[in-house]
Amino acid sequence: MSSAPTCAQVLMRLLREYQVEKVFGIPGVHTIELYRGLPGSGLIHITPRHEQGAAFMADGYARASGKPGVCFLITGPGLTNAATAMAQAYSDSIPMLVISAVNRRADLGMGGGRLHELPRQSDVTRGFCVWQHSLTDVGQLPEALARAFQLFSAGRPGPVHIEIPIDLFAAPMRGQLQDYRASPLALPAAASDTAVEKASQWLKDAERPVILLGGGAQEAGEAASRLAEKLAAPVFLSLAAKGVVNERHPLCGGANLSFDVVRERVENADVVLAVATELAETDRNLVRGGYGFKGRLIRVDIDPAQLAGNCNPDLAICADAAQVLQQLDRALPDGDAAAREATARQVALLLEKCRSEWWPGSEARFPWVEALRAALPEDAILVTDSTQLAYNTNHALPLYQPRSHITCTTGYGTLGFALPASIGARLADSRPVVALIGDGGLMFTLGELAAAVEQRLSLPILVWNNSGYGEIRDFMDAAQVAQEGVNLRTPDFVALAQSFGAAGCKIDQPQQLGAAVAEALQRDTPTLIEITADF
Ligand SMILES: Cc1ncc(C[n+]2csc(CCOP(=O)(O)OP(=O)(O)O)c2C)c(N)n1
Ligand SMILES: [Mg+2]
Repeated sequence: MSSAPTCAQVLMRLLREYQVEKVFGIPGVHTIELYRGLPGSGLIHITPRHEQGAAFMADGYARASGKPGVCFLITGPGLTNAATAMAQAYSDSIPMLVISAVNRRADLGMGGGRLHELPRQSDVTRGFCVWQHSLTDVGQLPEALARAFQLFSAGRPGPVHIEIPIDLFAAPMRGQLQDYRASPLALPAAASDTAVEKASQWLKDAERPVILLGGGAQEAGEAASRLAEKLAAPVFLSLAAKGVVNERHPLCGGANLSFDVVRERVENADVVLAVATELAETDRNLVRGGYGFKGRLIRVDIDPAQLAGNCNPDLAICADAAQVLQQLDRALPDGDAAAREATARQVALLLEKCRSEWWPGSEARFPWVEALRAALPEDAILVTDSTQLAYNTNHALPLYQPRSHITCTTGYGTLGFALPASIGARLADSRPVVALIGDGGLMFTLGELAAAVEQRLSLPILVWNNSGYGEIRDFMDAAQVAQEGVNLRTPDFVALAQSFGAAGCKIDQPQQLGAAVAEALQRDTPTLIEITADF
């Protein structure tokens, strides 16, 4: 008997070498040989109830941990079921490795009516992957994985799809299993001295500088706070960066770029330092249009193409966000305390004005936002779906730590994200996780409640129940379009949760939320907390 390891065994071995701990997947006849390598590999397999759930879980796992989420999927329907969640991860630059099967090499592209056959499967994922590779020989596997992990560690992250023909899973590979080791990964790139010198000079000379942080700045929060203090500059966060700088920091203006008063402050700055942000319009809650910067714009991004996206900069620095902010911090002298205090007063005033800019009708939700903030443990991760209460928490609920805000409410905006993403986040981290989702969004991925029960996850799931697609209903009313397709018959959510083996309760007053969340966090099973929202 040959001791040659199989492709599947080498795959598992290398994933462990790259520090992968958990994989999210649903097996099928095509992946039986992949699963032969799994027990004893050290990988923990999590089984969702739909492949969209697998990829959303991988996404939530990646956002909470900073490490790539990994999926194992079958050919054809397994992969296309995950496509929407992969596209959400692509839109938000989340590292995700999708390993899927594909039909035998001899059958590829033939359309022969084979099981699960998608004749040009790789074409489907290319539109939402940062890299896609179809293995044609087992010898390519180590390099394909090395390329994927290099991209995750040193490039702009996103999904990578590697498809493995089913005749290769059990194929022998050279040498011994222990010969297969991870490639050394690139360290994040720093900026050139010239770029740092120029940027620090502009910032030093600025009278009204502003710092903007985007989702790529997750590791840059501390350096950004120090820089803000030195420059007496306010820091504003995109929704993807919420929590990166502690929203208690007196110079932090939160994730409030939707509001005109904040926009004006940013656009009238004499120097804007925009770090790892797309400067995209979706942070503006459907208000079309980008920024009209009046001063100089310095952009920092790991992706050279993004440096020119939406707004052309006056200075473009292609490097890692945390590296550059640390370099600028070292280059700049200590600031003036009086200037810092003056900016802090301006920030407090801006935050006050944001509240008065809220669109009519949403005031009724504020007591719920406040109750939720009080109910969340200091280090909690809040995972939100596209539900009306989340549009308020986006701005009005302060968060205090990086990687504590996981949301699909901007960008690709996929309903059904929050339940599986919260499961992934909970599996990634020992921090408490709370999910917030509408009655409509919940039904998209409800089956994943079974996976959460199976994993014995302590997970409060707040369901904002307004018996319909409330946001769209409001848009129809505003546009004087007769309501159609927006009023839903909802199930008895509490009974439904209990039938899954989860706990359930119903509340209709904000004062009840704190106790409900606290009790849920004590349980070793999820708790569906239905909120009756008749407004
Ligand atoms: C996959 C997908 N389909 C449709 C939409 C359009 N959409 C955005 S919000 C929304 C309503 C969501 O209803 P619910 O989850 O109950 O939240 P509510 O607005 O009622 O608070 C819909 C249908 C979407 N964002 N994603
Ligand atoms: Mg609803």
